[in-house]
Amino acid sequence: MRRTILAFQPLLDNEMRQLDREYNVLKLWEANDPVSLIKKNANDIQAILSTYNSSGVSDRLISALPNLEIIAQFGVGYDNIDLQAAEKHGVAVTNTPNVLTDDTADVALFLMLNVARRAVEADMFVRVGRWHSGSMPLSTSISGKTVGIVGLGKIGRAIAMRAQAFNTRIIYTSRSKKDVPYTYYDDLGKMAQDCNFLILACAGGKETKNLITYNILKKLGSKGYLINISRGSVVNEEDLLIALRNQAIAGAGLDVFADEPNVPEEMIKMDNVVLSPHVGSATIETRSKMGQLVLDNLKAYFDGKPLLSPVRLVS
Ligand code: 8YV
Repeated sequence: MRRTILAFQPLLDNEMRQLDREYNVLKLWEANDPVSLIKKNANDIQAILSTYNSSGVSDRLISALPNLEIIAQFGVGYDNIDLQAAEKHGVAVTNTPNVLTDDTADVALFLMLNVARRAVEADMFVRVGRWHSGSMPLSTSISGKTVGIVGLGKIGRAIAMRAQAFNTRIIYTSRSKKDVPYTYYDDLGKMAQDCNFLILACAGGKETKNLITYNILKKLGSKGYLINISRGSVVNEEDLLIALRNQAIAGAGLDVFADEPNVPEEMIKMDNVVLSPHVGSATIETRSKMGQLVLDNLKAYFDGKPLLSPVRLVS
């Protein structure tokens, strides 16, 4: 008999077909009444396929599924999962690191280039015919600037590599100093002061919640740009709005927000921001690899083999 998996979101077609072949998939996104779907099948559910942009995997949900064994997250970040509860109930957790590193780093660079070189505005300038009546306002050089990266994990390093190719100097802050040729700061405020582009590439969750306050943005300064491809929770969005409104910073390139898909109305109207809808991993190639890694982790787990990308639980 096929095992039952509760899936929050569909995978791409090819991976979804595999999932459907191998499991009895409870498709939460198709359910008229998701709560009763879960209640009705609570005893059968052995696995959850979770994603960041859907409802979280809470202690309450984990506790309601007595035979749950594994949570396979479609994504590298897992701040939507209550890891403590997973550990308490002996539930394994996996994620999809590595396969999305390059695409996510690319988005950091495209936001940086877009906001500094006013690319969105330039496109509109041509489309609406304003070129006929004059030139666009000047933009800001990337070359020769300093890029400060918050979080030098795999994605942070991939961003550093790319940014270096644009002839920038890289500085970083991280939980610990790494063996890299970039200057390490143990003080985020000092780093913000010393960089032109502050790029957030750290994990979300309690540890980094509201790390970026008005005070930090003020240190980044009126010529500095904030780029966020990590989690909206890392930035105090109210503070960011004030900083953008007052031009305490020059601008921001944002792929993630505090309450997705809701973006503050005021931010949408600002011309010193470039916005994208959480697309770090959103390419056909990467989403397919993420789906395959989810499938491979589930298979490894149920075959009694080592997990390919386990998430280390709390203790
Ligand atoms: C999402 C992400 O998982 O990997 C992450 O942590 O935030 C993204 O890749 C993706 O948008 C699916 O929800």
